[in-house]
Amino acid sequence: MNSPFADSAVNLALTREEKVDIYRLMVRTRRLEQAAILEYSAGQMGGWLSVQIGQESIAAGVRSLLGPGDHVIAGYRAIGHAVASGMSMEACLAELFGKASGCAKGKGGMMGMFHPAGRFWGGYSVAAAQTPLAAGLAFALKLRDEKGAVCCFLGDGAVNQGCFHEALNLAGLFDLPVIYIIENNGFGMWTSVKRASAYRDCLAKRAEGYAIDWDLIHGDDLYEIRAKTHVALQRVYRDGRPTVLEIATYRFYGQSIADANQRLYRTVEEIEERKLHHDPVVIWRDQLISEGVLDEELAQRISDEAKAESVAARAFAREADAPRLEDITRDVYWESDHDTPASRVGWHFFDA
Ligand SMILES: Cc1ncc(C[n+]2csc(CCOP(=O)(O)OP(=O)(O)O)c2C)c(N)n1
Repeated sequence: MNSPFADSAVNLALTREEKVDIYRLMVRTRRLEQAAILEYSAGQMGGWLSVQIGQESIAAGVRSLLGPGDHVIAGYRAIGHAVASGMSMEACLAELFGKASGCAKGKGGMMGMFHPAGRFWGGYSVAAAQTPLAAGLAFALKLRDEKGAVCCFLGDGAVNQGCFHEALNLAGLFDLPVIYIIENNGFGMWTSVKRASAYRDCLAKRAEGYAIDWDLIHGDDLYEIRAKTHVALQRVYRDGRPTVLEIATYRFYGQSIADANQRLYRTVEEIEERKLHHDPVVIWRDQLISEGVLDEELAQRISDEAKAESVAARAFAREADAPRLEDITRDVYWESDHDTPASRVGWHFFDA
């Protein structure tokens, strides 16, 4: 790919090792999600499994720019963001298996991705629920006068939820240090974005209604993701202003792995074309090979290591202990864990 953004300062500053690290992260995410699909199909997991395969450039590209003061929060399609935040494959797969050693002690499954050590504040199952939480995180940064940005990922289907617009209003009004990143993969649950959203040209343009800057990005081009997210990050750090970014991408699988309709609301030809010509892992590999940063041997080694890591994580998750029955009400509400009067009567939020 001949990226017009390869020569932007933030990309020229990338070292060879950093470029390879981005590739390694994408390959590890791909391997982990492929392992999860195998286990899900073998009946090892309950509930839902939704993967980011086809969208890996986004989590990897954005994370490569973030510093120790920056934070990430996402929707339910969050495995890539979890791995990018430094979550181990073991903790991730064990969570998907519902095991006690999972990142949320087996109580959240796919919708319980959470890694505070990597400042990843969760993947949320309710569409757009993460967007006001992101505004709250950003408000906290502002109140504490801490330098940092909150990157909030959401899907194209989530943009029509009312709370997203409330969050945008507050972000625009209060100058919140937040970047909303719409991963526009073309589809909500089973409906194309064109049939679900009243819009002209794009989704991000709605930001204008809240006096927020916005931009569009091609998800195939990792250099473009980095260059334009960098501009948004500078806007946060320098001006304390939010941004909405919309990244065009595609999910190779259905809304979830159990989505039997995914070849009804889109054609097999469309899916195949995307896999063949728009696979972000292959595009970045070819880019690095053309730059002489990567060769076939190193690419193979990275792939083999990621596969071995995922195989070990599968064994770990299979053999891990299930949560104990007596822990079922723990870690649900702070009150329950601390035996408060509210927990004893069962009213957590309201007076009688
Ligand atoms: C408030 C709410 N309504 C409905 C659902 C059911 N639901 C689960 S995923 C989904 C589609 C989300 O689409 P999008 O935001 O584009 O994310 P993507 O699947 O493309 O990653 C819907 C409607 C939900 N989780 N939350």
